[in-house]
Amino acid sequence: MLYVRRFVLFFLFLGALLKLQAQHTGEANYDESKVPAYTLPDVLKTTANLDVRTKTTWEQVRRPEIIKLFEENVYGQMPKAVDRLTYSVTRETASAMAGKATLKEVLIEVVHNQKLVKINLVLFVPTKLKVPAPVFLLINNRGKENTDPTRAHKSDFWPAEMAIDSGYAIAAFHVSDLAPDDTARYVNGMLQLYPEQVTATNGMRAIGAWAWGASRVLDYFEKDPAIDARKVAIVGHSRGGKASLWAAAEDQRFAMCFSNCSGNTGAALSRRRFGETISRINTVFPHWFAKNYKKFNNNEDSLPVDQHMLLAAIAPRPLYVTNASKDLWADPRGTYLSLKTASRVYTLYGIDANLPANPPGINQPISNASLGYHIREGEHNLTAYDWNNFIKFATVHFNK
Ligand code: GTR
Repeated sequence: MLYVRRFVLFFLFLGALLKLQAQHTGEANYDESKVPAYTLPDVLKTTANLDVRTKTTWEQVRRPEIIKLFEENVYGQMPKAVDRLTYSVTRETASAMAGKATLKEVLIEVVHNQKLVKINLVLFVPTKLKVPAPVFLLINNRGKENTDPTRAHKSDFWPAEMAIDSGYAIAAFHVSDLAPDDTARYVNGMLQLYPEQVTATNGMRAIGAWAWGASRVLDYFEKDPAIDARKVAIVGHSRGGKASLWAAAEDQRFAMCFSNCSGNTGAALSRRRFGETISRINTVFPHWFAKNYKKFNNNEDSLPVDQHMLLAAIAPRPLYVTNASKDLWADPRGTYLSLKTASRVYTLYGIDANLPANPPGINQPISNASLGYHIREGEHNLTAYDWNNFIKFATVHFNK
């Protein structure tokens, strides 16, 4: 009997040891059967345990509460005050893309606490449009050549010609203008304007800084008569897709949001611990999220939020998220379930997204409801296929 007990204890011990090791080596789980049982925080129950049954309660109580929880525990504060925002068009070409577009390169300068941050915006506007243009704004987390204003270099990461041909303006800024994507240098951007954020446990870091930058570009759009500032779609891929969600959740002026392969601390549910985990993301990218977020390393169940609540905070605005079939790191199933769970909040607005219980097949986009989704065949990337579906979705929902 004693032997049996020792035997069992030994295996329990071994199991715990292996689990610990997996956590430390960052070994990811890709086995659906090993997803632990979890309970998501109820998006429609306030922290005081009240049921949210109307959009008024959602807007006045639950939504602000959720934004605060994300600020406090995940992305950090979002400073609202700026002393001055000015902009200047540094180059304008009326005959870009063989006359199909006007190119504007805009320098947006934001001053606060006597410190300055410069955001360089590249913007193409369709010439044939006689009304202010709806616009796609990309948070560019890849090389600057992807948004080449001369169009000598063309890239599917930002297919400007495709947008122009479809009657949309398209714009981009680079994340490094706001916060260089580096564990040490991330402070050398907009955080110089808000140094208190760097030391605060609930202070913003790079992802927050990129989202903040998107809002400053939107401030500019509100002043550009060529742009319809009520039709700004924010777009991001991967780490940029985490930022596009946070930007849209925080700033309700964004009319639409696209989050491509955003994965952990983007659209995917953290509690599933499938693919990338909170502990791994905080270890490899300690400069992305608030210090407080590290409390949840290997401790997902104690988070007062999960990512479905971030998506829900975008309601009732149209939201489209994606995955790629070979990008298990970003947990496609967990992304879809997150969207499906967020749809409960859209129902408060009379929007029945009618999302099936299980994710659709590969290359079978869902785009007729306000919550759109596709899983594209292939790798972790932002491609012409993705953009093509973004444009279709925007056309349906901007014209409603
Ligand atoms: C990965 C990271 C992901 C995602 C990706 C990217 O290394 O683990 O969360 O952000 O980078 O941005 O391409």
